[in-house]
Amino acid sequence: VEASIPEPLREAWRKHSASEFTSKDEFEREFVRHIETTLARSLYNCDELAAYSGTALAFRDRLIIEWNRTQQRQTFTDQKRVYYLSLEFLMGRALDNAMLNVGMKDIARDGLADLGFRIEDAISQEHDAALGNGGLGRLAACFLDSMATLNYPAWGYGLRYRYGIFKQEIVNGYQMEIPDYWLDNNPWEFPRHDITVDIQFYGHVNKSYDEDGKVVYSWEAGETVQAVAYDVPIPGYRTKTTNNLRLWSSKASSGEFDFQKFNAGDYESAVADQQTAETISAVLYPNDNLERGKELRLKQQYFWCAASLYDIVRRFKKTKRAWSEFPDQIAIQLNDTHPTLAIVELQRILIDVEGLEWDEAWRIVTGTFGYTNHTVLPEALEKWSVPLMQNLLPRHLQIIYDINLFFLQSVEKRFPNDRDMLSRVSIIEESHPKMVRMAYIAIIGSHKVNGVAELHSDLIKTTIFKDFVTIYGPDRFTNVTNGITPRRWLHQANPELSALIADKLGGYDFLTDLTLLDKLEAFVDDKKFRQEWSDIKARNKLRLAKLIKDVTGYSVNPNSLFDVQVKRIHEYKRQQLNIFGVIHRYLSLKAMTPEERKKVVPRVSIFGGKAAPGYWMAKSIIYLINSVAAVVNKDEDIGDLLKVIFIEDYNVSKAEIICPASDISEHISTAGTEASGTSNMKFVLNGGLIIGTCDGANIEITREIGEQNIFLFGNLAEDVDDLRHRHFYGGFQLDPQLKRVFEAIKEGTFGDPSSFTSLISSIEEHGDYYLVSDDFNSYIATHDMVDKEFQNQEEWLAKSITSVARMGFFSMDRVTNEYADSIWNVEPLDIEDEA
Ligand code: 73E
Repeated sequence: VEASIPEPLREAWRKHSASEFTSKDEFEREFVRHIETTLARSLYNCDELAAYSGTALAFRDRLIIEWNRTQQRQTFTDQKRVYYLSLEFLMGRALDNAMLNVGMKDIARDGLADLGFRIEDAISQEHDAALGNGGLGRLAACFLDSMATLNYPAWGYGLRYRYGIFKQEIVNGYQMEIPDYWLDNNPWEFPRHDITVDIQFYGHVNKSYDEDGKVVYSWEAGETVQAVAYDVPIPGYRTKTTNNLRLWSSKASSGEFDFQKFNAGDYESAVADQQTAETISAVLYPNDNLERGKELRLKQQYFWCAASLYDIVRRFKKTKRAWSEFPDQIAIQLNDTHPTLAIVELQRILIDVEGLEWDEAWRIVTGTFGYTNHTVLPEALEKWSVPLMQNLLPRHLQIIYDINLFFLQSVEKRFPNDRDMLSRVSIIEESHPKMVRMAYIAIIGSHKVNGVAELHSDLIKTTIFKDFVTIYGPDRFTNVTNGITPRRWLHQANPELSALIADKLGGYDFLTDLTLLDKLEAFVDDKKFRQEWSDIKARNKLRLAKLIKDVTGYSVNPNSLFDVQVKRIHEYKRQQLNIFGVIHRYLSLKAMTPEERKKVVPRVSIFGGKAAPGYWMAKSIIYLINSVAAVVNKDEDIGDLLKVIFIEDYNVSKAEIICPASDISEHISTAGTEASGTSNMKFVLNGGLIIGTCDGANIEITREIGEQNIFLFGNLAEDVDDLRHRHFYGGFQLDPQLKRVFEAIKEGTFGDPSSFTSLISSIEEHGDYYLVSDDFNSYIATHDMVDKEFQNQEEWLAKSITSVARMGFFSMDRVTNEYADSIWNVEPLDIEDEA
């Protein structure tokens, strides 16, 4: 029964329907009301955390009103919607973003000041929503922002982890992981205890026949867990559209809470079962670009896919449309292979539950899904063991085998007698145990597969997915180069720069059409503008220097060249190359005369990023950075000429302070390994120059801003295989400058050298897979150029301004429109149109 109020009774509703605060006075009223009633506090015990909560609740009310309207309007018009399935949403803080998006931050600032608070203090009370590891999760968050801003009817689906990515503490130079329990006083989620789905696991498959003698399969569950929906409103910038992010939380199924055990007096074990059910959504796996094949991870994936699909199908069925219209109404985007089971689950629902024929069901499935690949690293490609799948999802494994059978039959027809081809493209890898290759299901079950930058999209077509290009032709594969939202990464993170740009361009339209930045080029020679530009960078550097002082205790000279590398710690991202370069710099400084030192540009090398808890090599890199810092930072010969900083617990809110403050940032992955990278875009958009390899989006950034405005170095992707081969068969020659660095480490300059043997031997003895030695010379030479060019501040400033002016292409809005046109085939829906 629809829970809806009959028309004659709606009058009272309409009269009292909630409305939005629109003035400072109304904001203050809402704030005080929430403090006094929702939070049960008063002006006598309102601290900054309460001030944050009061402000957040006032804005939340606004969002929820818009959210309701948006959802009603989207349901009413019933046009095609997008569902973005991602295991990670790296959202960061919501309040500042909400205030800026609804355009009420100034009102809130003045209101809070009247009530005795500084808005910055309230904002900084908020705990980051850190339901992601790195770029993949942050991309999902940028998608949500753009989809709402561009008025696309779109939902995100994810998991409501009780623990987000761990908090990183550095203790004696080592990374320690602290659980991130983030849900206490989180005002941004709405539990929907009435929206639940029972999810099955384990059990077995029954085969029977219907009246027509047709085979029907049904899956008898061995275990059931309940999914409960939690909704998070996603406001767009300067639009009424407020979309929904639905996160699923697991708990024991109501029927499942074992009354048998309960009545038998086994209360404890009944509660323990409940605990087990809750572990499914308990914790985000902290691995970036690495898959470890853990059963709980597969359970998370199925739990979330099944709940989301049930929800999507339920919504579709309400419209009473024919099944064939499903792909006209619904686009589902798979953020990497993590949600690949959604393909299998939809096929299962259509054939086992809804009774469709296989072929018709499969047409619907492939018409609905799109798959985005984010990595070519072999250790990140998902494979699940067949026995594990057989046990956990027996019916799904059967369907996977059928998908594979029909697929291989079609391949055999087109390429008869090519047995190698069949074994190469089979979904099942014939290893011990056999493995299910999830990327292959994702390709076969989607109508479009995309990479995330040009080089990466070319690489997947010529390497890991080559055979599928032969089979399907090149049209199934496409490129959509990543982007970032200028709302958070310019306007919110760098309000002064945003205001200066708005002043020159006559308003903030560039925040929704980033290509308008190109008008800035006309002001490159404007003296006053240049001065303001460089003053803003100086103030942003001061802001970072303060953060550094707060978290590390080190004072840095804000006039130094700030050189930043912040991202997940990974061998392929080569933080080891950076720290070896720092050691080289230190040794060179030590060898100089005082006269020579006077000519040196002072530098602060700033690192930040988390290592996966089980990634030994990455943890050693962090330890080396901190060990070098401990020696260099207290060396009185060196003073301000070199400082080494590791900022612990790098996250979205710290990135908002770090990105606007760099002079140069490092994006130095081994060519061909970083699919795109997105922090490169954040730094350039904030007026920092970058040093980088010819990899991922660096290449397209270079094309846009011009090669005179970027410091490129190192070997090219096309030469990597050859070089690796030569390391083993041509004899390995260690770069002489790197050799000197290693000698210093081995002499104990940075403490007990045995802590660093594996780092060094991976290069000296085990083939230097990431080409650190091959690129070292070119890296050092390029840093020398950076020093030289930094001394010409006028030139540097021109490069900074010109680069920002040319960054329009990297807006997430361009990305979202490309997905909408070439993959989803959806149109925006303007909520303002509503009567
Ligand atoms: O290059 C980045 C890319 O910019 C890539 O490494 C990252 O995705 C970003 C957004 O497209 C990424 N993360 C993962 N794979 N690629 C990943 C894999 C497994 C688990 C968690 C993250």
